[in-house]
Amino acid sequence: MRQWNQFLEPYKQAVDELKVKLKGLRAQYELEDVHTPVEFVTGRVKPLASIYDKTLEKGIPFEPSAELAAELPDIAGLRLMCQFVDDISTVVETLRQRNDLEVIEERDYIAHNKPSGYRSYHLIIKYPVQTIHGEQTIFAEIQIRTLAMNFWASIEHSLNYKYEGEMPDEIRNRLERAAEAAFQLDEEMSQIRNEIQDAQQYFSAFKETATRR
Ligand code: 0O2
Repeated sequence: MRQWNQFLEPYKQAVDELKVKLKGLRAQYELEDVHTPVEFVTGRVKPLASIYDKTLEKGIPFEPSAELAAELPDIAGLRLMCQFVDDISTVVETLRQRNDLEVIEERDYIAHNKPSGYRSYHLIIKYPVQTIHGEQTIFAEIQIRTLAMNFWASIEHSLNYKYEGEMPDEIRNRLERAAEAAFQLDEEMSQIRNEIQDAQQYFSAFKETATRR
């Protein structure tokens, strides 16, 4: 267990650091009084049980090793939620420009959703972590999605877990319809984006005046 803890420590550090940095993006946009493309940020280190499942799927040894690190680039995982679909490309571009990480792979499951109905934009990054033995570069996955995409993915993930991948057809069909509804919701919100942003700015200004009283 000690070996696993030592192996996973840099991933924990990376998740903690990246959460602070990505939440910082939101704070900076807010200070400039412009629409923030980042609604909220979450992060996690893949639980050992999930790492074990993935090693079985991929047919690789379940041991802390360079091979495991290369085969599972999402041991450190961050999720960035946006209000609008257009915000996703803004966030992706911002991340591509950063000097503290390197985007090495992009997977666009928005232009090409998965057969399940899953939509999200994935970046695999290289991120340097400072350890007591020097710098260690690790892989991390950043998933960027709208609130609607996130809602669908969370529900689907729980159902998949419940049915251990053997989901009844009826549930599967309903999830496909829900994925379509989530897509429509994103489309509708994009259409009235300006209206929504005006209302949100008005509301923020109102809250600020009210708290000053
Ligand atoms: P968890 O619990 O989120 O960690 P592979 O590279 O072959 O292992 P894949 O699917 O090609 O797997 O990699 P990709 O595209 O990077 O997707 C990996 C992660 O995306 C998953 O991690 C999920 O978080 C999410 N994801 C991908 N497809 C689906 C889907 O159909 N439904 C949901 N809800 N999430 C999905 P894990 O390790 O599977 O799970």
